[in-house]
Amino acid sequence: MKTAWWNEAVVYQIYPRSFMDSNGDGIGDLNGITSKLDYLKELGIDVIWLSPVYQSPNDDNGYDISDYQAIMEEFGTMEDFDRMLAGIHERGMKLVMDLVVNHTSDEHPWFVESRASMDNPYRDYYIWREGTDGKEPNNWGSCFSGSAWQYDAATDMYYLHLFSRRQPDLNWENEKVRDELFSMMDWWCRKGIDGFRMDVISLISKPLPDGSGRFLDGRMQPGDLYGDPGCANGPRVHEYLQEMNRRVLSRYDLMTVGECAGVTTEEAKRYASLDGTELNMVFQFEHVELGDGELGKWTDRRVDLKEFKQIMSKWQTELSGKAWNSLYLSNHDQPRSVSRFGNDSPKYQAVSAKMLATCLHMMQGTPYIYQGEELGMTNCEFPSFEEIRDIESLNAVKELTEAGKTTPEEMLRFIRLRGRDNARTPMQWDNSPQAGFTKGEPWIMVNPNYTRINAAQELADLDSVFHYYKKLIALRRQETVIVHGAYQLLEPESESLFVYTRTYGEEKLLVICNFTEHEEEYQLPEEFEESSILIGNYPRKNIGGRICLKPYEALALKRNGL
Ligand code: TEU
Ligand code: CA
Repeated sequence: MKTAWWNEAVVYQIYPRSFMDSNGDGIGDLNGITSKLDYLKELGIDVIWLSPVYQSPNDDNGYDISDYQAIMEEFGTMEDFDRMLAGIHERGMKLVMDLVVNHTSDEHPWFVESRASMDNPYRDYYIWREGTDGKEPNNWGSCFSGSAWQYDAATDMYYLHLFSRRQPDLNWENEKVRDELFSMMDWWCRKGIDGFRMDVISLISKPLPDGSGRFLDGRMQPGDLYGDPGCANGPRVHEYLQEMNRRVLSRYDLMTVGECAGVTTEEAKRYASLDGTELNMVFQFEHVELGDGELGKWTDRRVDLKEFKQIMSKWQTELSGKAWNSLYLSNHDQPRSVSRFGNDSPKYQAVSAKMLATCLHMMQGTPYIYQGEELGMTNCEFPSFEEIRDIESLNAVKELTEAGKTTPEEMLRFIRLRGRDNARTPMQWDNSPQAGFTKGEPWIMVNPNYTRINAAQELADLDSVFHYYKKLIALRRQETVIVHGAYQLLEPESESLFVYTRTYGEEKLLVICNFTEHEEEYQLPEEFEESSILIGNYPRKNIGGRICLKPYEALALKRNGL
C-alpha cells in the first residue's frame, strides 16, 4: 500500500481559547500555544489541528467567522500566527487549520451585504426563502434549538441557519461562493499550512429544491415543532468536494479530514476514498451518539460496550482497503472520554484513561488526541448554569425546560455528563492557581481537580497518563502493523472485554481491554502463548495461558516470530 505522511501521523487538537493564556486576559491565545510547542514535541505528536482562530464575534467560540483572513483579536495577530507556524515547522510538526465554510458569522461582510436588499450582489451568497403562511419556510430545526430559519424584516424573508441564528448558511449552489472560498483556502495554503479539518462539511449541499414543504423526521416526537434538517450527504456534496480537490487540495501536500455528521460507512468510502479525489478521512459520529435518546444527547445513559465494539469494528473492517479512518474518542464538542467511556473516579481515572487510549491507538487509522486527554482530564462538576458558556447547552436548557421535557436540575446533570463545556475548561498545566492556564480570571471555570491532574505532575511521573500516551505514539512509529495491519474483532459477545487482533504479513498483535472495574478472566488464543508485551497499563512481566485482567487493564501483545 502507498503510504502518505498522514497515514502514520498522530494528531493533537488544540482548542485555543482554553489551551494557554499568555497575557493574563483569561483567554487562551496564539502566543500561549507557541510557548507550549516543546510540550507537544515531548509528547511526540506529528500534527496540530487548531480549532478556529479567525476573526469572530464568538457566538459559537470562533465557529462563526466574520473574516477568514484575519486573526481574532483576542488570540493575537497575524505575526503571532506566523511565528507559531514557524515554531511548529521548526520542530518537525505540521499544522492543520479548521475550515468553517458551511456558514459564516452574521457579521461577515458578505452577510451584511446579503441581508441589505433583494438585489444586492451578495444576496445569493446565503439561503433565502419566502415564508409559508406567515411562518418559517419549512420545519427544519437548528442544531442549537429552535427553527433553522430566521425571519429578516429588511426584505421580509427568512435565511437558513443550521446552527445559531448568528451562523447563516452559505449557498454552495452559487459558483461565486465556491470561488471565494477556494481562493481563501488557497491563500492559507500558500502561507504554508499543512491541511484542513472541515467543519460539518457533510452539510454543505442542502436538499432544498423549492424551499417549501414540511419535512418529516423519524426522530420527531409528537408535539415537536422542528425536525432534524436531514442535510447530511446532500445531492451535490461530492461534486463540491471534488471541485475543491481539483482546484485547491490536489495542488498542495495536505492532510484533510471532513467532519461528517450523519455519515455512514458507505458514504465515507466516497468522501475518503483512497483514489484521493475528495478528502483523506472523515470524522464519523456513530460511536459518540451511542445511547442518545428522546432528548438527543441529553441523557445519562452509559454506552453499551457490545454496541461500541460493533460500531468501531464496522468502521475498521468496512473501510479497510477502501478508505482511511480517523480515530477519536473526544474533541471540543464531546464530554471527556475518560468520564464517558472509562471511569473518572480518583481510583480508576488514570488506569481507565490509559486503557481507552490503548484501545483506540492500536486500531487502524489516524488517531486524534484532544487537549488534556493525554493527562486523563475529566468532565467538570459545573456548580450551576452560571458557569456554563456553551450556546448549545444554554439554548437546550431554555428550549427543553420551557417545553416541559426536563427540569433544570436534570438538565444540569445532563450537561455535566454530556455538555460541550466539559471539554472546554482550561488545560491543566500545573497546580498553581487557575491550573497555570492564566494569571487572570479565566473565561470559563477551571476544573477543581487540577491539583491532582496536571501536566507538570505527569511529566515528572513516568507512570502517568502522559507518559503512557507518549509511549503509544512512539510505538506507532516503530510497528508497521499498528499502521497497516488488518483488524479483526474477537469475543464479540463479551460485555466486559474489547479484544481484537491486527495482522500484517507475519506480524500479529492482540489487544485486550477490560472495560470494567472488575477482574476478568481471559484465555489467550494459542498463537499468542508465545508473545511479548508491547504495552500495558499494569506492571506485568510474563504472559501466557489463562490470564486474569485487573480492572480497566489493557494489554497489547505481539506474537513472537514464527
Ligand atoms: O460541530 C458540528 C456538529 O455536528 C455539532 O453540532 C455536534 O453535533 C454537537 O456539537 C455535539 O453536541 C461543528 C463544530 O465542531 C462545533 O464546535 C460547532 O459549534 C458547529 O460545527 C458549528 O460550526
Ligand atoms: Ca490571552
